Amino acid sequence: MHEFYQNPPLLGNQYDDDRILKSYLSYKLPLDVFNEIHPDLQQMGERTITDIYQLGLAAEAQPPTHIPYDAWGRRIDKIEVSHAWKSLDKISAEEKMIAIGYERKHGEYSRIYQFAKLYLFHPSSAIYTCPLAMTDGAARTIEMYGNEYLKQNVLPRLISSEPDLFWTSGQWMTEKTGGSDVSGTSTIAKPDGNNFKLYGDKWFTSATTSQMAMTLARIEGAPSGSKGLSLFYLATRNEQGNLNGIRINRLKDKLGTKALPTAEVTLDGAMAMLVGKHGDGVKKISTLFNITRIYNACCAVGYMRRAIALARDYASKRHAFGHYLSEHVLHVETLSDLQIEFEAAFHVVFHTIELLGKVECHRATSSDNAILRLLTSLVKLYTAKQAIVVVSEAIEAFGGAGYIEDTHLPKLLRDTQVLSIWEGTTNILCLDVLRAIQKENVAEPFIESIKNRIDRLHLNDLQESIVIVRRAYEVLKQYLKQLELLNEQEQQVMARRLAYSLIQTYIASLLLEFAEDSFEKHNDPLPLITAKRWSTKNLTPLLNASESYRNDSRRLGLNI
Ligand code: MFK
Repeated sequence: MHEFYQNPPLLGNQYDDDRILKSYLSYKLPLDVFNEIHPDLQQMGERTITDIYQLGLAAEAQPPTHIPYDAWGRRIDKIEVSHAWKSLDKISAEEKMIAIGYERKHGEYSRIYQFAKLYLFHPSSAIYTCPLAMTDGAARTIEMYGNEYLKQNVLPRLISSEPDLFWTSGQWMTEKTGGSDVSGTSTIAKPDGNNFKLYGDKWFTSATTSQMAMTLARIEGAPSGSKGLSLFYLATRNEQGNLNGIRINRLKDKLGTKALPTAEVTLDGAMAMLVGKHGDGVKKISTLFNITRIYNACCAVGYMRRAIALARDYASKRHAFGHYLSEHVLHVETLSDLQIEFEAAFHVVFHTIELLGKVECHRATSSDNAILRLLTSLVKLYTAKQAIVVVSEAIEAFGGAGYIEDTHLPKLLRDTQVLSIWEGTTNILCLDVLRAIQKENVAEPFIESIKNRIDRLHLNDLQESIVIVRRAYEVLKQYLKQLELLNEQEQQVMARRLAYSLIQTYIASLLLEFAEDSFEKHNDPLPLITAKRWSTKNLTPLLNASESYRNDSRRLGLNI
């Protein structure tokens, strides 16, 4: 009897197959820019299913190891990484994964090009995108606030396309006393000539093999709290190649991101250079983490796309109950829900990237700046959660196979789970949204841009959705107006709902705008479907919950 073997899911060229990416690029980019970058993205789309894909798997199969001592008992603290991980570093330089964003050859569109490449690269890269994110953030911080030494000697390495020159950077913010609450940082900086020596423990340092790090410390005598913290640059090794007053205590045993070396380190007199002024460290490092937060969101979208691509291909190969999965209506309905989540996330993330490019190239209005400030936190918090839901559902589409390691599907879910945790958890980011609204006057330009966008639309087919989004805008406006009247607890308890309401409504306006353009220019009906379906969602969930509702939440949440 003929034995049955299930055909596995296969990936095609990840650029050629990506309707959403290609339609977005041709919507946003001038034709000459699109034509110029298209071949490069196409070759990245091919590499992510061939050599880069294989390197990602190999790096995952050989996680880093920590070698504290040499054979003769000398402390060496070596972190050994796989050949594949090193190759991913080399490829990142050669492919200009950072350089594109800083050469700015395509002006304000350079970031869109760079992040499109990142989005393709990420799901195959064993999260080499983590060091890249921090490197990009460090480059931007030095570009904005670095002294001449850093601009001349360090920045060119971070943005280099020469593998021998290219450096990556760590971002050492987390200590035992405070992951989210960075104000508890206890690392001390003691003046030493023009520089400082750092003493303290860093509890999570990702990409610890990087050649440099940006970190926070309290200069001796500085006040407690976050206003007493300063930002420092340090090279992880000195000119002799020895660790710069750094001890590696151990590698972290993490749920996912297995190829990425993440360590606990002790700084014991690490030479470091002040970046910015005494006491403005949190503010300065926010430039760095605002970049890594956008990376986080872009990578979330990359994972959603990968999971859906696999599930969709599998649906055409798996036969059950007399039909292919692609012929079972409920299965197809589930896939289409995932696709809507992905498209929504894609559009808001690339819109954020577009704003980042405008700001960096001095093409942004004050309103663009305000919207970028708010969207950076919103896209990070929202897309991370969406990605976990989408990837989880997508691996379920494989039944038991989705739970088996050598299909490489479980890894997708493990790695996606980190996106809502690092770079600020969901609730921390919701509180940041609240802070930005209260202190930085960003809410009005944000919601008015929603209104302006939908006011410009005229397609008959979209009228019903436009009415819904206009109603959501009114709910937001009303809530924001009464925000000042609420006490701190009342504001905080609703912060996640507020964040979700803001971003879901913003997304609705982007999808409607894109749908109208696609229909009018290309007679494409698919974006209309996505936009209309998205607007039937509850865009502003329970923003006006009553006092008794909040009391009930307290009883339920704490099991009183
Ligand atoms: C695949 C992608 C890979 C990504 C790479 C991941 C690698 C993993 C590395 C890490 O995980 S590093 C750890 C990441 N840790 C965090 O993200 C910390 C989370 N905590 C926060 O975000 C807190 O909100 C924060 C520490 C920023 C604020 O804490 P505080 O002590 O309450 O400070 P405060 O007084 O609120 O803010 C200080 C200043 O910074 C204020 O300005 P002013 O001095 O003018 O008042 C804030 O407005 C400003 N600020 C804070 N967040 C900002 C910001 N400015 C701009 N943008 C922001 N997001």
